[in-house]
Amino acid sequence: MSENKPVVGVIMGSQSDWGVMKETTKVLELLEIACEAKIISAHRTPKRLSDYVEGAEARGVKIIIAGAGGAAHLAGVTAALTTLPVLGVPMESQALKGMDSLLSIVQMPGGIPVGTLAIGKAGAKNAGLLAAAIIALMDEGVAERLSSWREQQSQSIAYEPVDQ
Ligand code: RP5
Repeated sequence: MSENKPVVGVIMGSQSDWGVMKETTKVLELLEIACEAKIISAHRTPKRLSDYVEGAEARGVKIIIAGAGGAAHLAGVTAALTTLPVLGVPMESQALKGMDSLLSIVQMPGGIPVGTLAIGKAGAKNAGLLAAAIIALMDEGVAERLSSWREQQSQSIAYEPVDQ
């Protein structure tokens, strides 16, 4: 994922989440923010989760982004294990179109915050951008790259509509 020490840890509940969570790592890589991606399930690999969080803190990871679907407890349990900022991305589940994932991630008890993004690819992309905005507070290079990314996005939007 990156040769440098990861600043952002991107974790997901299943291999099946990777197609969506790639949107997060794509944007982080574009902004030259070192990141790593791991499959960790709050339910299926609970020990891997606690080991990962402990290790990530020790290695200097600053933000953890967790994507999961269904009974999506990954972000919440991660947040319970660390005071690092945790961002949660709800997967669009087949059964309930991601409403289950969204509510599982967003409805945290007071005291353990998770910053919840939108369901699916938009949320995954925005999780990367939000992590970049947090890191930009302490890193001028990231701040400049994020500003120019936003400027390019604005430039790419046509002013006049065309028939398609
Ligand atoms: C969650 O269950 C994962 O995050 C995934 O979104 C969902 C389905 O997982 P698989 O059955 O595809 O492994 O834990």
